[in-house]
Amino acid sequence: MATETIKPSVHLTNIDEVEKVMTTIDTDCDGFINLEEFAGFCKGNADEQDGGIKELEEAFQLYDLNKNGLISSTELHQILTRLGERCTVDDCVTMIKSVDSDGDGFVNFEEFKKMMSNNSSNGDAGP
Ligand SMILES: [Ca+2]
Ligand SMILES: [Ca+2]
Repeated sequence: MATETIKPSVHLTNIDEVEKVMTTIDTDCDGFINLEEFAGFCKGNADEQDGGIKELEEAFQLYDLNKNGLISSTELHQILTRLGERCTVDDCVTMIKSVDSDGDGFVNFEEFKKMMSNNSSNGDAGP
């Protein structure tokens, strides 16, 4: 699990990128994408992104200001302040503690996922 890195999101902004994706889909390299190849590509994609994981990754990167793969209480505080939330660094420390399963005082991506699911659905998670 520790070997899993956060991949940078792919932006198809130029033709090179599009060609790269084309090559990925075009498994028999005939320069055309047939239905079979396209279906394979879609299937591969569906396997990869389970329920908006990409969006979460992007959000995580937004919070992780120094890009060390961990969100510290100061980073969380800075972002929340920017978002207009009124909270102190202490509040952020408490927030991090509530999801910090490995107890290092930082939020890694796994813990971030937990934090986000806590926020979006109601906090009461049954017995
Ligand atoms: Ca960080
Ligand atoms: Ca942690």
